[in-house]
Amino acid sequence: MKREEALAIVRKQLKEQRYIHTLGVMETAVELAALYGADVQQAELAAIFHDYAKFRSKEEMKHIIIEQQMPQDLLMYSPELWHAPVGAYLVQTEVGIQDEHILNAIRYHTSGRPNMTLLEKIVYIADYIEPNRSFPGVDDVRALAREHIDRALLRALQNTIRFLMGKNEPIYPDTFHTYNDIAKKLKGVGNS
Ligand code: DGI
Ligand code: FE
Ligand code: FE
Repeated sequence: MKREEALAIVRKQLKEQRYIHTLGVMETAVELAALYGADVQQAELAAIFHDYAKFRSKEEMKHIIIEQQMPQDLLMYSPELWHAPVGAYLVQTEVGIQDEHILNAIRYHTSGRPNMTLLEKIVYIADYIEPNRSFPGVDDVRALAREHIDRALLRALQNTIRFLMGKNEPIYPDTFHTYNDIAKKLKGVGNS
């Protein structure tokens, strides 16, 4: 699918600010894909569709999570997490994207998961650092992202976990699992 066609499809699903965010994620994901030698077209499409389900109702998302036998523990955590796996499903069924690499990058863009692919990391980080984002620490992750993607990912996960804990929010286990996976790999735990 071509960029313009994909953008026209996603634009109808999103409010203006979210569409602008999506353009930022697209631009950043393309840049990171070129930098790290990932497939630029996959990165572009995954970024364009990453927030496809952002404005679906909680009821619809909950129904899909149950009906499609997605991990049911999602329902015990913030609905903010739901648009990622539900988005992957809707992008497959409504838009017709069948590329599992793209669908997984959408599916795991909010929580991450252990053993993330390069494409999944790129979409996760691009979502976090795209030019319209402004929150404490984002510039550090922007710089790290161009140097060492795993160090950028670790920092983004630390910031997210810290931010959520500061609000007394429950943390979805996969968010911790992703953090632990990257932290261990960076330390070389298990290699000795
Ligand atoms: O959809 P975006 O706003 O572009 O970004 P996102 O898909 O990373 O979603 C961020 C939201 O998800 C934000 O409100 C924090 C929330 N979130 C991310 N990880 C977790 C989480 N919420 C809970 N409760 N637990 C998590 O592990
Ligand atoms: Fe999102
Ligand atoms: Fe996003």
